Amino acid sequence: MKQFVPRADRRRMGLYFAAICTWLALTGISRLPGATIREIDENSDGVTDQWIEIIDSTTTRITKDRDFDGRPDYSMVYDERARKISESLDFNFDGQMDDFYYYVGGVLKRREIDTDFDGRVDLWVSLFEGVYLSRVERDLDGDGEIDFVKEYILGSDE
Ligand SMILES: [Ca+2]
Ligand SMILES: [Ca+2]
Ligand SMILES: [Ca+2]
Ligand SMILES: [Ca+2]
Repeated sequence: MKQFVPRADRRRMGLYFAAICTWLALTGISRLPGATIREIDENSDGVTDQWIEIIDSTTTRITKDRDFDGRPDYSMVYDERARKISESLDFNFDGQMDDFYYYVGGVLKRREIDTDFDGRVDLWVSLFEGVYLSRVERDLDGDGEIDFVKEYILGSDE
């Protein structure tokens, strides 16, 4: 299984996220559904590499092209209280998202990963309180069907 996103990278994303939220609060831009309210060219190469879109009255999406190859490789959806709803990541930068995070009330509940980058999720991880494993499911032969399930009981490593 591939590694988690490096800590420093996630911290940087967090700082970036905080800056965007501040910017949105300061500008008080009207929330038109489906509108792209800002495009950013972070590396000043003339090509947009960050987008902020209004999905509906309570949700906003930030999309980034972190390696500046013209293909988005990170996106985050968050609610009106700036709590994360979901994140998608193209870990190997092949143009296809392969790592998905789902949050409830801003707390990580589930992670779905395409570990072999074939375009299909093959690892599902459910979490308790955002950090404790509660269930792991795997599709070991890539046929789309789950063939391994492991349940975890809190406080036990069985
Ligand atoms: Ca750019
Ligand atoms: Ca990219
Ligand atoms: Ca990928
Ligand atoms: Ca896969």
